[in-house]
Amino acid sequence: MEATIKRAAQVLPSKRQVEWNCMEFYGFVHFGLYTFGPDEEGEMGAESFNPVKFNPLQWVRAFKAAGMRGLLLTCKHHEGFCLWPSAYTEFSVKNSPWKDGKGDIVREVADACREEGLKFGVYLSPWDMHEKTYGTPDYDVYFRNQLTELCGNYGELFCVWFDGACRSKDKVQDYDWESYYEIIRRLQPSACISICGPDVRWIGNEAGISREEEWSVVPKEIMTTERNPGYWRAIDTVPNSTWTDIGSRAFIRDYEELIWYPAEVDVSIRPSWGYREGEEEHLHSLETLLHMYEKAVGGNANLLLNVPPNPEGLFDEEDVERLAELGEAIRRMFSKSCITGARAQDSEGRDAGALLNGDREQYYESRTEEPFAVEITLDGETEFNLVAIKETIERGQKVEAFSLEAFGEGGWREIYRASTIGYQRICRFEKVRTEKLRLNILKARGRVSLTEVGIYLDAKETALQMMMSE
Ligand code: FUL
Repeated sequence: MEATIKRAAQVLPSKRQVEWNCMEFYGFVHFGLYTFGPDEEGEMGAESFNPVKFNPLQWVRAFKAAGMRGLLLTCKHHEGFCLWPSAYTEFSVKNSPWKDGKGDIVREVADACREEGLKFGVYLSPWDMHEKTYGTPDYDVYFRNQLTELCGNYGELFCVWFDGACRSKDKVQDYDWESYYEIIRRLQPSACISICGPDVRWIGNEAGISREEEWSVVPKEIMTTERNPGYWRAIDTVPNSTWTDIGSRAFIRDYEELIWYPAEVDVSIRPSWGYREGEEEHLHSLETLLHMYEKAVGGNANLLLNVPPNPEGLFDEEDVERLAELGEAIRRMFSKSCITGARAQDSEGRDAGALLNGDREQYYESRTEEPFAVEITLDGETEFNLVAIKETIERGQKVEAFSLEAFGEGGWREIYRASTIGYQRICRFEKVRTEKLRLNILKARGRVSLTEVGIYLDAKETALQMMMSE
């Protein structure tokens, strides 16, 4: 095998990256001055901020109902307004009418997450339209001070999310990224630094679209470009997250240094990120959201779904209902497991039962680098239409091509074929009825380690039809 491919197979995730991947699905909350009116140029004042019914428990419960495992809050967005009483600016909740300037949105959201068992993360926009020092080295000091407040005062964070956006033309900030990372690593060692950071990369669009072939091992150049705000304006000239292929054999061949840099799909449930009246009529449909979920969480990426609170500080009822429907549909997808009493063996006759026990710590690993198959014998003839496969990413991402076959009267018949697996691949196909399923690993970057094969009968279509006819 070529040297580059051998090297790619040896690139492993950090513990924090594995933990992050296992979160799969979590929520984004865009809340700021722009919630209270259109604020494209960042001209609104702190006096506009007054969410009179603010109740983060409502947000957290709605996210939980959707099956999310965490919440990420825009503590400061591009307009520069801070949702916590920062000691380094007057432009914050402390000068708003909300709770007479004595409140702290970040604190209340962090507490609500903890109370309900969700992880909490902070978004801090590097681009700041309000702060006077922006564009000078003093801004680095300001930004580090704010990071220190957020990382030091609100308990454990699962992620710190930067944002690559920058539309300012006159002021250019040369961010001292390494000094930001140092603060996060010191105060929040288990938090992932996402977008413009070393741990998690942007999927490359904001429409909820995932790649068919998604690699977590990519050239280091992708990270360098991601730290260069506004880089997507130069999409054709420098390798970056928006490119269709950034991980295949053919692509990585030209690069020296490879890193583990998994993808996150970020998308809003509505057309805008922040609240805009009337957009409740344009929520993504349940079907679209489910599709995004299946393609992202089932396509080696995590899904970050944004829901904007209204000016009262609550999610609109329409969003709450859609989240509940989504959660119900996701739970239904995995509720009818077909593996009770099943057995698994590889093409050499070795036991592969570890794939069926649902325990991440136990896995099956192929003995050689050759293509191989695992045959699963079910407890009698069984009907199913969904298979979820997970590589043991702790041992790298290796699978480049695989297929699934079902055994029937005419012998083995292919029912699914795809390229990468990674953290997870959700395979959906026409319902089959069989006693035997075969997973063929057709091409891989070395020995393959798999931790799970789940087999399900998903009644999603039926459920959607029922909902529609109600
Ligand atoms: C973009 C920003 O400009 C949007 O407002 C939003 O925060 C999105 C998540 O990232 O780059």
